Amino acid sequence: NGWLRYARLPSAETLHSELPVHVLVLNSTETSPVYTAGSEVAQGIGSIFGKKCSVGYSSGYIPPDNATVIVGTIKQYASSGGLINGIPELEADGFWLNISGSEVQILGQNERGTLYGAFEYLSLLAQGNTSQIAYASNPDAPIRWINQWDNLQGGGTHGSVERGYGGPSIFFENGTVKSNLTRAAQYARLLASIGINAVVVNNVNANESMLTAPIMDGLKRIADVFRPYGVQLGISLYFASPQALGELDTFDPLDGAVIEWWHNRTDQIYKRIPDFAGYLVKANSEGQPGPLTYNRTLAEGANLFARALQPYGGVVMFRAFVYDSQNLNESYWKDDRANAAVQFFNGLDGQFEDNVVIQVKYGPIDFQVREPTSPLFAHLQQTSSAIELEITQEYLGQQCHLVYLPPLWKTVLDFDMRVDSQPSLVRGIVSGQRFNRTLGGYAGVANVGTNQTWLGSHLAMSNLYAFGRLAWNPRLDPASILQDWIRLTFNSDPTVLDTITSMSMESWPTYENYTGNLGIQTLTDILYAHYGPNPASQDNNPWGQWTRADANSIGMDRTVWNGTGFAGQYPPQVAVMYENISTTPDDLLLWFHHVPYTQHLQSGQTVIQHFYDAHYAGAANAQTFPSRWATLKSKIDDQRYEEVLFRLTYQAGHSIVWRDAINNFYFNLSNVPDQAGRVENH
Ligand code: GCW
Repeated sequence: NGWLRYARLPSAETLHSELPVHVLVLNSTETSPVYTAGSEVAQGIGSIFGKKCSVGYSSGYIPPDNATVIVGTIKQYASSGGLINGIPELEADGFWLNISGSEVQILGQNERGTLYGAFEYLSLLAQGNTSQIAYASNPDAPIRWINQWDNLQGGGTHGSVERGYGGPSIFFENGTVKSNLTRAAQYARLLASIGINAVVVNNVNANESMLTAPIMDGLKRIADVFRPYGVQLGISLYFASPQALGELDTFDPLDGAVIEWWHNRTDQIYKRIPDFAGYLVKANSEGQPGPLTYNRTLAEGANLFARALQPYGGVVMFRAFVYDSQNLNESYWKDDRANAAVQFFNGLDGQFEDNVVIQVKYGPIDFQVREPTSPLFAHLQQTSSAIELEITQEYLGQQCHLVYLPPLWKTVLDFDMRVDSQPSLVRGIVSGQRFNRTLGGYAGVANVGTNQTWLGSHLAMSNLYAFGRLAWNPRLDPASILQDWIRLTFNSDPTVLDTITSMSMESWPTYENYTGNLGIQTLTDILYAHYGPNPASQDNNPWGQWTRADANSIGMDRTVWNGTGFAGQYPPQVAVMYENISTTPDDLLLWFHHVPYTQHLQSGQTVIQHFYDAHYAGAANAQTFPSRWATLKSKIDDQRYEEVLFRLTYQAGHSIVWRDAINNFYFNLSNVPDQAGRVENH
């Protein structure tokens, strides 16, 4: 159940008199999120407090009972005679929560909003908070989607999950949709509790058979188990599907037969799933076909799907992760994969249909331990955009290392692009506010699997939880989100709270310290696993993830005056900061500049000495994690205590492997001794 444990509170009995005894649900249709909201509230109160709460349904009359929770939409409430004076205007998916002792109103702008309000109420109760409050809550952005990279097969009888570390797919087996979708429903419940409104269930490296009748029938079954939780279903498309299925001899997006084919398939999906969310498209990237195959623009490709979806209100999430790995060659100083997205989308702003959202990874390369914000966010002003964040820890320890990601995500969400020299925070751009867009938001690559913990590790679930909370409100503080998660997942014991908070908040800087510093990227094995140290693989690879390290110097020169020109893709005030070494922050120095190992940082340290010191500091801190965790023995259940301890002990050891591999590599390459005399002794 993740954070939805609803564990009995120690003080449960003393609070009974302040609690409702009845839940009145204003919609009695079992598949409706309002119905779900009512059942959750009654079940939650029973479980947290051991107090029975009866549930009744009414669509016409609200009896003047005391001690009742009223659960419904604003509209249902008003038409049942409820007074809505004083309730602020809500936005789509928003809710009004009014807790006045044992009398509670949970009213959504729509059915889904009501369910969100119910989960918020339960989150307060489960954390022991029974205070009287009344407030409205609205999401910051309409798109709050999860992407799963699940394959139809490949994981034994189950589908495999690309970059998934929590077991095989909960959706697919033997090349088709699973017959038992219990886990899919539980997943939808978890996601609804953090405000997620859609899930794309299959890998962006998609398969054309998603659009065959048996699979579309299976997708209908997934949509049916999602629906009571207000979660819509979306799918990833294989661009060349009409041809790959042998139905047409082309997939040219401007060909009349191709257009008709996609309209037809889209109609078939909506016949089965009337509330289908839309398509996610990875095109012309890493060997995937796309519009460029026919010399058509990315906009022409995206619009093909957008027009087919328009009659139904569906959305196309079109990925900006477009680059050509065949054409990257490190022997050219100016070759740079980081330039690709802005170059490929150049001139297309304004050419996309209104129901297209460009889905942009947070950085210009690929989910590294630190990247500058993707400059593409500044270029899409007449086009909606969404930020793609990776919850699955591909380059960040694959759930075997504790890395709490929101502090990393916040560096991007709070980054000010200074478009037209005006405040232009990324979170304001993706929410649609900065450029007055009606769509936009958040896509989180989660990749949960059949493992009992969902993500393969108990502590990794804080990232999934926080993703939803931040997509709803990106102004929230990562530490306070984390503490809600700790109280819900474990308990409110101060040692539990302090220990998990401090370890988690230190975890990203710690991981950065022992993997790759100063913006050099995660120095991992780039060729296949993306796991463990392998700095040598970071050069001469076709993926364009390069460090250009040699005997004397290191870093990518991305300046306009002498390098790849990437710094110039930002609006002028930001470009000028990155163009100059003296104004580039230390933590991105090697992303933007190629410098001698002996270059002094703003901190006063040299680059190479910083490498040595940071790797020692990071590994030393990771080695404190097991003993800090050990203070929680008997304060949480044994099973989770032991399972987390096992992972943290592994991490402590692996951090030493990382430290020594990286330090020895750069010592051997540069021959610059470590001032503290540690490295050459190995
Ligand atoms: O980071 C790379 C991953 C691939 C992934 C790709 C993408 C789904 O290593 O596994 O493919 O990005 O985001 O499309």
